[in-house]
Amino acid sequence: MNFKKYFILALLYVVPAFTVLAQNPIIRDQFSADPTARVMNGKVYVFPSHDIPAPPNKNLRENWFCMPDYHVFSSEDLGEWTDHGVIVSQNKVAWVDSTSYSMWAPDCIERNGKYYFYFPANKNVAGPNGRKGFGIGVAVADKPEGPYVPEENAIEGVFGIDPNVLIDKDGQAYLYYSMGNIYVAKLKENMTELATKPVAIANLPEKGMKEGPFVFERNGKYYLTFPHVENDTERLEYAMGDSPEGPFTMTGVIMDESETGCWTNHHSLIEYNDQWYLFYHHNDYSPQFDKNRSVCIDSLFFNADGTIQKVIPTKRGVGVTPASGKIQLDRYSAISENGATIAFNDTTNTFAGWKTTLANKGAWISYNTVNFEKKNSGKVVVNAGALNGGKVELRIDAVDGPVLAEIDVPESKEMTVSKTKINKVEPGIHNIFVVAANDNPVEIDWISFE
Ligand code: FUB
Repeated sequence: MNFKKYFILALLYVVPAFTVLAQNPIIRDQFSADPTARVMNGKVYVFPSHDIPAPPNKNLRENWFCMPDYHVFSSEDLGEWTDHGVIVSQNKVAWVDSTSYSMWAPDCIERNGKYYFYFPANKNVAGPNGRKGFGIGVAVADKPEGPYVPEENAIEGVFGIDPNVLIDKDGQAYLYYSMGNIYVAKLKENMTELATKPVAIANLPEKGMKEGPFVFERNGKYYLTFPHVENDTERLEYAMGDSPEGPFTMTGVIMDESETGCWTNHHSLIEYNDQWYLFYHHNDYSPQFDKNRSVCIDSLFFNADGTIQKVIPTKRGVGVTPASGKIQLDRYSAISENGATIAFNDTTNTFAGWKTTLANKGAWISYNTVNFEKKNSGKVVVNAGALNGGKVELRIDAVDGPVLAEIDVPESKEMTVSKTKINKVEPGIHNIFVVAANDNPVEIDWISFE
């Protein structure tokens, strides 16, 4: 059997377990930020924070974060995410200032069948040092989706944000958090009290904001990953060490600064079904205001020496998309340099998603890893519009690959759904290319295969 055949068969074998439709952002009906992803009970849970546009008349700092509560989301395939609703809210935690909308980046970890959710927020009373500031609290549940019961008080001795917890191989739990520096302290077995005094981790960059630590262990190495402002905005960096408390050595950059200027980034890494993923955020649904962010996922790879390859953010996200699903071309894998652009469907409601415009002959867009389950010579369904009527070619596997269909887009101001017969497609994974066949601009929302 030649390699190509073997590869296609191998993909076919793997696909049923990974029927994934994960495009970025992954949460499409609300803002979500600071994602901590955890593998729990064979699924992936994401514990993000929740940005909202600031409600009026609340005396809130202008153009700042406004974060009232936390939801938890879960998925088996990283494509379909279930929102389990609000798990902790500023109105229901005794120590939190319920007018502060300051429920920043959280974490959650399982120990002995209990789920410990760590979250920062502004305190409603000053501590022994006279400071109100940020505390970090814990809420405990029997299941990842809750219900969570918040502890009466924030963790004593902690003044900071962005908690992260690592349970080491010997069972010792460590709390990391940031406040200028990144700090580490041992937690007691009960997970709600410090066992040691927090210590600032040494050898990290001194200039530029550091926050959002996320620590994990892989092959005996400890990775301290965190957003850091090396230049003007945050990028994701990491340091490596041989123990949870360091010493750590600065090693590299996981993700560069956002090209479109989202000031923050905040992340987590997991290994799930033998693949590593980076969860991070970007202000896709709110390009004008970068404090309304959205969670994204991309695949992450290690080098043989344990260092991390830089992740280039994509719109396509991860995994396999079923051909019968709605393929949002605007979440593309590649796009031609000329004539292809992406815009919101409705600028007054960005959650309505995006559309692709192909403005001239030869402009193209591609979307990879589409799974055709069985030999298919059915129809392609296209939601598209063209003021003067348009024509696109649907090609597979390359921009000049075999033509699956020539699609006439009816003359229409609005998007309309039309169906066109396609040539035979071999079952398996294919990359889809849509190429403008003439100079009449065409707008496409999605395509799907019957
Ligand atoms: O989401 C509020 C703050 O912005 C987080 O706590 C930081 O890590 C940054 O993402």
